[in-house]
Amino acid sequence: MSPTITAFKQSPDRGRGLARDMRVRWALEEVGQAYEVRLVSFSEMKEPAHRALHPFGQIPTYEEGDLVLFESGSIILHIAEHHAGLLPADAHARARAITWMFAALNTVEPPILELTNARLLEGDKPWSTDRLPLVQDRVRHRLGELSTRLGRTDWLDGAFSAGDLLMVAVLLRLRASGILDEYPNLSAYVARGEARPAYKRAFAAQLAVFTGHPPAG
Ligand code: GTB
Repeated sequence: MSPTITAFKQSPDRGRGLARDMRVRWALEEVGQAYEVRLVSFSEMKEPAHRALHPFGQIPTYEEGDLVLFESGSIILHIAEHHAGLLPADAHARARAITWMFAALNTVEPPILELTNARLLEGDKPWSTDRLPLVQDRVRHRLGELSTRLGRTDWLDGAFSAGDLLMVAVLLRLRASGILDEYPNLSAYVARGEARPAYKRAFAAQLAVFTGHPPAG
């Protein structure tokens, strides 16, 4: 039976692939697992039926038989553990790939989210112009470290893994800021992720929700 995920009925990013259903779709495409999507409105997300799946009233969720999951990282780890293609077989390499999943979510994503909030939610506050450079520099600090570690390699630790999938998904949210362009190896890393056929299929599927046109092919 195919799992069902939830996604925005009206994506605020107009199908740019920035909402977190995108990373789950990408993981499912990488492993070749077909899936269903249930679209939910902002008000439906806060209703008891959806909160039974997601205590915080958000997307994405993941339902597979009796199993219900929320949190994109946990969903992707579940997918990666039950299908080949997103985690290496070697125990140590697998543990390192999972470490990169946590690094993407716990170490790199928070300052990026802070920047998004500073721009979108706090941009009109009188203190915003003083604070924004501080928030931007925290992002640059993390990206500098990540850039140094990635160096000239294609992926973070050997072959593409769920760690790269999450890291690319997290970095993509920075593109509009221009900050990613300051780190050419990270820009190229993100572009490698976006060039993957599984990414393209996932992107087309989430865009189709916004445009109302089914993806070509
Ligand atoms: N930690 C959770 C996870 O990783 O799954 C976070 C889930 C989350 O933040 N979900 C957001 C949500 O449901 C959608 S992805 N928000 C509605 C709410 O909280 O009421 C965040 C998001 C939203 C919009 C854009 N955008 O328009 O660009 C990008 C990302």
